Amino acid sequence: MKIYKTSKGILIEHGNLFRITRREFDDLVNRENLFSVLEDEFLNLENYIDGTDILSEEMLPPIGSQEVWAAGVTYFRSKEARMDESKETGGASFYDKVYDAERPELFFKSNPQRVAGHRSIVNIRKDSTWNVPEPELTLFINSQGNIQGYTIGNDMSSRSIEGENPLYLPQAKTYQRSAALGPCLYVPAKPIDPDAEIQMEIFRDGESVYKDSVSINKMKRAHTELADFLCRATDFEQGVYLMTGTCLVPSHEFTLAEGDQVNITIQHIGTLVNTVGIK
Ligand code: DO4
Ligand code: MG
Repeated sequence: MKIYKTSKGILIEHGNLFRITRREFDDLVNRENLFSVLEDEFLNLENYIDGTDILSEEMLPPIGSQEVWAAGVTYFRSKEARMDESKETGGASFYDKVYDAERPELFFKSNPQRVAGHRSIVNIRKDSTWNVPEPELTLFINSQGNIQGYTIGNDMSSRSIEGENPLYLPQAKTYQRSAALGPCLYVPAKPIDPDAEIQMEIFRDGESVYKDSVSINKMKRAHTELADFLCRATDFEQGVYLMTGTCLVPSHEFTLAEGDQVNITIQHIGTLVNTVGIK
């Protein structure tokens, strides 16, 4: 099942049929056995509506009052890229260590107000010279600490600021519209297929300038392991989103430019499309 937040209300999609609910997002999603709860909610709603029509209008990120957190260096490719960008400044060994450590790297990414949705703007920073999108499977974890759903996340990142000094991570990662989520919250009956593919394509002036894909089964850590660490000593009253790290890193010469379009597709969830702006 899928939940979309739109300017016309919250849409629930079940087997290509759509119904609209008047419930608040937090109240709808922060549940145990969310799949069954949604099925009941869907059956109790009255009319079917033309979902495709509403989805072609303004879409909001599928978020209520949840914070967005992120995991880092969960794939070998991310470890390599980070070690490379920080080798001049001596930060490289931190990435090597965290990849193998028991405790994962987890960091605060965004409050809900700063998150961009599908077909909206994500920013690069004016004071950064090297910028990339990071396409990440994103977990929805309820207030009990249990994974209930998934969305697509874009962890926009400044490689020049992070590479200068690992202590600059919050500035490389957290600023206005540095996180995108969408297009929907995907709630399957069972955990997402471990072979699901993440694909990212970047367009500049209509031409494809980057395209690659990877399967989420290449991740070093289990989703439940990341969720457990995140919820160990912190309460999330309405649940929380957790980006699970990137495996797709464009080559060294690549940096985003204003006007680029970033398309991220994750099998079973959909495609998140954003245009790059500058802040
Ligand atoms: O260590 C810095 C951030 C890592 C990250 O965002 C990722 O691996 O996706
Ligand atoms: Mg990331």
